[in-house]
Parts: sequence; structure tokens; C-alpha cells
Amino acid sequence: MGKSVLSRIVVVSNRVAEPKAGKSAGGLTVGVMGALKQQGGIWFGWGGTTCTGEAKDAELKRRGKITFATIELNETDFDAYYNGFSNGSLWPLAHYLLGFFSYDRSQYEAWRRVNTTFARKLLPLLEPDDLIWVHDYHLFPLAEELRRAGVTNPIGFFLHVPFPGIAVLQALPPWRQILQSLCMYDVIGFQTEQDREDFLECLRFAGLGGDRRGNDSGRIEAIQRRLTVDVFPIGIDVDECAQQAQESARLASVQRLERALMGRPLIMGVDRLDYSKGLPDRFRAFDQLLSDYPSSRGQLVYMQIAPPTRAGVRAYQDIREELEQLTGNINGRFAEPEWVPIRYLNRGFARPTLMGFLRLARIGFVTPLRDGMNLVAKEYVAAQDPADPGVLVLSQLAGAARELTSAVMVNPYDGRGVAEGLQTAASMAREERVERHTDMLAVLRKNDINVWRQRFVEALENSRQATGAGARESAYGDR
Ligand code: ADQ
Repeated sequence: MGKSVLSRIVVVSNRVAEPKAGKSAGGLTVGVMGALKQQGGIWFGWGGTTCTGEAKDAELKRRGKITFATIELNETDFDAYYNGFSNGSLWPLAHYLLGFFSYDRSQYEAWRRVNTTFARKLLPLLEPDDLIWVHDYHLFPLAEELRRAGVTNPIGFFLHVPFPGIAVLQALPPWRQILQSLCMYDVIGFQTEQDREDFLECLRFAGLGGDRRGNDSGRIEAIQRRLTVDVFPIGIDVDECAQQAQESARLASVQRLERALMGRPLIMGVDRLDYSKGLPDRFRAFDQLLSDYPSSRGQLVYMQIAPPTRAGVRAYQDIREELEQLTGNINGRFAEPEWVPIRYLNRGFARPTLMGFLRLARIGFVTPLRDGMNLVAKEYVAAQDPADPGVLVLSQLAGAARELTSAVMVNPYDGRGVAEGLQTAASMAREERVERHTDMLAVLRKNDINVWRQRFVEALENSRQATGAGARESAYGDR
């Protein structure tokens, strides 16, 4: 690379999650913390509190080489930005769920204002050599705002959710502005090849460019800018998951669950309580299994862990009620004095406990209607005992299905098909389970969380060389 000193990384995400001692974190936190620990830098974002009036400057907390920089957001704008445009418009659109989609121009305007605030509060913290790495759909226009303020550093964007096809994207009135904003990044990363293709197709449809440059398929040109558009499937820390899962066998909560199962096979789902995760369809598919395969009654136990999220959005309250009703209905119809088919837990668990539960499960039940990646699918595989692993039943509409091709693949909308998938998994011989698990574990190792961030940071660093971005004589070169 010709540089002796690694550039600082500036990570920007909607929410800053400073890892707590003794607790391990999810994929995003592990990935970005890895980059920050190695290269030093800042993690900038919303700190979790709102204010009236103007937001104050970022509050800085230094922890070794890492600075956590958090801001407050105006309470009215926050609701419209987060619950409104981000999670009421962009989230359903990205998951192809137009029935949940709504649009309100004033929410879009608040979303833009919050992005302006992010840029304004970040600006004084930037240095000319920094690499800026922005995460997720809440912050689509951040590069545009930063460029407007004179920032010439390399700015990358990683999208954790799917990118919708043009026919769906067009439902969003400001779809063209959003595409234009995205072209102000130097690197745009997607979870799957499909997402990248959809994005390029959208650019071409909008007449913004999107054609490949030269032999390097990742390099494109759009609105007279050169950018890298590539696929960076997010991974997990495989060894940490495996180790936690193994050690967690000793935890009292895991042992209690094992005793309560009394040797019955466990089917397990772990999701945020989100309509994109396909939980009602999943519950109905389990109902179908009990109806179609009487031998499963009194035998299989399905435990679903689903802590509520985004309580400020109506659709999230509705799904909670729907699942409570479905659980009552299924348990009421099938339960026996010594067996209850569904255990539905509306709460979160510490990660080690979760890994211990996943290891106990004979079937990992992951059937989102659409998902950028789905880390639970990967965690389930990593948590298994390689000598006697369980089986992953996976939605073909999750990004993870592109990599975990040895899972039992199902279409989450096809209840009968999902029930068949569960039955196949429940009766699978050990030899086949081991074979499938070995294949999937190899994929997880090849593309783990470190590979994900190293590839992204490298692409960002290369973009500096390719475009001359981040020249020292930038807008604030002599600060
Ligand atoms: P999410 O939609 O949140 O992420 P997912 O990928 O499954 O979905 O990640 C959830 C994380 O939270 C996992 O690490 C999981 O273990 C943890 N988790 C979930 N429920 C929990 C519980 N009850 N208790 C404790 N931990 C829990 C978004 C995209 C995904 C993409 C990720 C990362 O929607 O498609 O895979 O970002 O890019």
C-alpha cells in the first residue's frame, strides 16, 4: 500500500454501541471494533437520548485508541427520522414488504435534517487522512452532506439490509435523490451479489451511470464519479461462538432447558421481533408440521426467542399480538399434560446463554421473508458440536442462503414446504448432518468477521489511491 502508518477509521452508524465488559457483541460491533482496535479511530453516532432544540456537540469518551463520539438528536426529528422514514419507509422497502410501507414527506425531510446534523457534528472530529465508514440505510445521504461541507476523505458505505430492485424502489417518492446521494461514496458494499446487481440496475434505470470500468468488475462510474461497488458478506467470529457455545453447557439456564426437554429434540428460532423475520408464517409452518406428521406430536419442542424492538412503530406492536394469539392457539390445540409444543419468549438473553441454547437445538429454524444476511443462521452453525451437529432449516430469501448452501433450504411463504423441511431435518441421519455441517463451517471460516472488515477497509484505502480522495490539502488541511 506504500503507507507505513495505518489510517484512522471513523465508523458512523445510527447508534453507537460501546461494548460492555464481559458481554460479547453482535456482528456489526465485533467487525467495526476489530478495525478500530487495530487502526485506532472514532465510532460516531446517536447516543440514545433526545433533546429539545439544537443538538449539542458530540460527547467524546476515549478508551485507548478508540473514541466513542455520541450526539443527542432533536426529539421531534428523531421520531420522524427513526420510526418514520428509516423504519416505516426504508426498512419495509428493503425487505420487499410493501404492505408495511408508508411515506410521509415531512418524515423524509426530518431524515435529511438528521443526516445534516450527523455531518455537522462529525466534521470537527475529522482529520485529513481518516477513512470514513458509514453503516446502513439510516445514513444513505451522509456522504453527500459531508462532501457539501468540503470533506474529500474516502467515504465508504455498507448496507446491512437488502437493496430493493428498481420496481420496488420506485414506490419511494425520493428514490432518485437517494440513488444520487449514494453515488457520493467511494465504496459501496452489499451483502450479496443480488443486492449489488439490483443497485447497479437502479443506477442504469435512473440514467445515473453504473457501467463497469475496465476489467475490475467492482469499479463503476456514476454521475461522473468513480466508485467501487462490491459484495462483502458479513460473517461472525466463528471461534468465539463455538467456544461460548461449548462452555455454556455449564450454565444453569442451559442445563435447566436441557432437563426440561427430557430428551426431546429442540427446534430453535432467535430473532428480533420484526415482521421481516417471518415469525407468524414460521409458527403456522410448525402448526402444519404437527398436523401433517402426527409422530412429531409429543416429541418436537419449538422454542422461539424474540425480544421486542422498534416499539414506536405500530406494525411492531401488531406482530407481537399476532404471535401471542398464534402461540395460544397452537398450544391450546396440541399440548398434552407433559408436553407443550411452542415456548415463545418475548425477551433477550445474554450471548453466552443464547449460544448454549443454540448448541442444544437439533434444528436451527431461520425463515425470514427477506434478510440482508442473518447472523443467527451463521451463529447456529458455529455453535454446533461438530461430532453430532444439528440441522439448519434456512429461508432461501436470506442473504445467508447464498453461502450456506448445505442448509435445508425452504421458501418461508410455503408452509407445507417448511413443514417438510423440518421433518427432513428432524429425521436426518448423523452422517448427513456431519457432512452438511462441515461444509457450512468451512464457508464460515473462509469468510469470517475479520475478512469482512479487512476487505472493506482495504477497498476504502484503495479508493484513496484510485481517486486521490483525502488529499492533504482538503477543506481543513491546516487544522
Ligand atoms: P438483524 O436484523 O438484527 O441485523 P441478524 O443478522 O440475525 O439480524 O442479527 C441479530 C444479532 O442479534 C445476532 O447476532 C443475534 O445473535 C443477536 N440476537 C438476536 N436476538 C437476540 C436475543 N433475543 N438475545 C440476544 N441476542 C440476540 C441486520 C440485518 C441482517 C444482517 C445484520 C448484520 O437485518 O440481515 O445479517 O444486520 O449485517
